[in-house]
Amino acid sequence: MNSMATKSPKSPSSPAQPPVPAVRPDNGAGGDSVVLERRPQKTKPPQMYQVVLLNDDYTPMEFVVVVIQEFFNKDRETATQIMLKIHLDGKGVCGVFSKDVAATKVDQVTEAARKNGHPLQCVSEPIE
Ligand code: TYC
Repeated sequence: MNSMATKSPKSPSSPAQPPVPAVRPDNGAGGDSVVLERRPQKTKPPQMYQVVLLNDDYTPMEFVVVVIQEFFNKDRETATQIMLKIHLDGKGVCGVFSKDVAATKVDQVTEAARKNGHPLQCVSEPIE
């Protein structure tokens, strides 16, 4: 049985509901007036995810700086600041993305670290 066919479609990206025409009583100024009332917006913005790098004792600082530059599109100065923050605080945010993009960043960083023999850890976390 195909359960998909019986489910009502869920469309978070559907357009906003059109305004509702509301007929107002005669205001005495001659002629009816029609006011378009706005319906409250139903769609919520998508949940966003921050991608976080974790500190460890073995991954070289230079490797972390290059990872932040390459995968998070930061210039060298910004990447160095983020790396030092991670080194000092234990973790640091490298960027905020949709769920799929965040998961891809985690996979890319984890694979680059593994290929180079470093234990660097990268995770994503929902924000707000
Ligand atoms: N603590 C590491 C060192 O001293 C550097 C480092 C920084 C490692 C950030 C991981 O996410 C990290 N070599």
